[in-house]
Parts: sequence; structure tokens; C-alpha cells
Amino acid sequence: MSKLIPLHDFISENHCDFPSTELSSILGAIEKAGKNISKDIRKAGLVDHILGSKGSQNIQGEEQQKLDVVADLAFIEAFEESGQICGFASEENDNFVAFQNKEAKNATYVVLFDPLDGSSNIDVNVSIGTIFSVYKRISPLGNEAVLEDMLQEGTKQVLAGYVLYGSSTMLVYSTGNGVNGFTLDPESENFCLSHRNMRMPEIGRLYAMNEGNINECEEGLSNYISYCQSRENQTGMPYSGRYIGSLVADFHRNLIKGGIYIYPDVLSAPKGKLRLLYECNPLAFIAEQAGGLASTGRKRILEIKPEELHHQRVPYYVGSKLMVEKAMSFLKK
Ligand code: AHM
Ligand code: MG
Repeated sequence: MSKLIPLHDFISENHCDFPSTELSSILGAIEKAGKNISKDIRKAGLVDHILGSKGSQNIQGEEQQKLDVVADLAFIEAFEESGQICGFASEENDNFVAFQNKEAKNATYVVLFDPLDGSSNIDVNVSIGTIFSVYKRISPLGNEAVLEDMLQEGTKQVLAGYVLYGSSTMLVYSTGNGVNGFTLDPESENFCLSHRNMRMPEIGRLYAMNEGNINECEEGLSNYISYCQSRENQTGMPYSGRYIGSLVADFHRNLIKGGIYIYPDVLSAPKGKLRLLYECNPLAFIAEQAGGLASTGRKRILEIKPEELHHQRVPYYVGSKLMVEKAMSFLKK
């Protein structure tokens, strides 16, 4: 077997993908926190303090922490320690945070992240993931980060990706020059290059949507789903439905095999469920970098100007290029 290439070596060999050493050390912080969370997840059922709801008490009367809070803290600590981040916003925190020390005020980047996506799967041993997005600050160096630093269009991302805690743990990222994937080697505890220059097939045979919502969405979409299930579709055979309910896992499978993931606007979530900044933008960046597409059904995700930090949700169609284009053609303009 050929020699494994650890992430650190890959970054040194491909330093032109990283416009600055600061950016590579941010990826190093993500790598470190991702490894720690992966360890926690692997023993989640065995350790009292990481499963269960925040606010509940364990049998000794101690407060239990949800795994997503543990993950949030691990990433924040790694970002702060890196000294390269002036502020962050996370799905788990009510507001964005500007780090206060001098080093941070002179740092160039902000990070937005969802520490552990797929909350309904956390306690039931199904794949979950961390999603991250890095931007250059707009505010002047030497000052605290401000809200405008966080509210940038997805096209401005300089680094984005995810850590998938699945049957193996993987780190997938892009700096805008293609997509590479690394698998955590449990022996050396290094993320090693396993998926070089990932390309999403232009078309696949998989569709992923919570079909429990089918009667709650627009007619064009239910017609598209019927098309997926028919022999009239682009492959001449019904597609297979695959829905894990963890966006990162559904996305990753489609990235490798080809497919489409849809979370539309529905009656119970009139703007869609997924958050533009924490979930949709980073994966849209990866999708496009791998040759796929990401759209609201009407508009390119990466061109949406964010207006609010937490509540901005969008309908989401992401995956293989020809499949997303076909789905869009079923929707009213
Ligand atoms: P979360 O941020 O609360 O975990 O919600 C996001 C998740 C996605 O990972 C997943 O694709 C979707 O919600 C599943 O939602 P639903 O259960 O409505 O199908
Ligand atoms: Mg989430």
C-alpha cells in the first residue's frame, strides 16, 4: 500500500492552495477539535457526561451536557488557541463572539460553524458532522470583530468544509481550488489523504428528502419527486431514496455517488429549515468546487446576501449538477 499522506504534509506540499499560513493553522485547529470530538463520539454511550439533554441531571445529580455543547466548546477553544480568529458565530450560541485579546483583534479571519449537525441522530448512533466556513474580516485589523464580518455572501468563503463522524471520521475541505478528503487513521491519529480532488458525478441515482413533508411542499417539487420515482427520469430507472436526516452524511454520500439533497420550504418551515450561514453556504461551496450545484430552487445559494445571523433559513437543493438543474426546471419561476 502506498504511503499515507497526513493532512499536515499535504498542506505543506500544496501551500499555494493556502493564501496565508494563518489559514492553514485555522485548518489545523479544526483538525484538532475534530479529532477530539471524534473520540468523544466513539465513547458517547459509555460516558455519563456527554449523552442526554443539557439541563438534565445524571444519577449523581451532576448536570449532563449535550454532545453538541461539548463540540461547540472544543471548537471555540481550538479557534481561540490558534490566535488566527478574531471572532466566530456558532449555531449553538445566541450571538456572535468577538475574542477580546490583542492577538485576536489583530487576526484576519472569522469562522462560522455548526459544531454538531444532525441533532436528532446524536443520541442514536447515526452519523453526524461539524460544518465550518471561514471568511476574511471586513472590519479593520486591531479592532473587535463586528456583525458585518459574519454576514458575508458565501462566494466570499476562503475555506469551508466539514468533519463527518461516520463509519470512519473524515475531514473534507476546500480553499476554492478543488476539494480534498482525509480519513482519520485511528492508529497514527492523523487525518490522511484518502479522496484527492473529489468530483461530484454530474448525475446520480439517489435522491434525499424528508418525504414526510411531501404534502406540505409546492406542487412542482412533488412532481419532481414523482419524476425521480419514475422510469421517465434521466437514467430511465427509478432513483433510490436515501435519507439519513444528517445533512453532512447525506451530502457526503451524494458527493461520492452522485445524487440530490432537498430541504424545501414547507408549511411548518415556510423559509426552509436549514440555516444559510452554518449549513447551506459551506456545503454549497464544497458542492460547487466539486462540480455540483446548490440553489434555493430559484437562486444560487452562494450569492445570497445574509441579513441575519441565526434566523436566516433557505430552501436547499444541493448535489449533482444535472439533477439540481432538473429539479429547478419543475419549480414555478
Ligand atoms: P439540526 O441543526 O437541528 O441538527 O437540523 C439540521 C438537520 C440536518 O442535518 C438534516 O438534514 C435535517 O435537519 C433533518 O431534518 P428533518 O428531521 O426535518 O428531516
Ligand atoms: Mg445544524
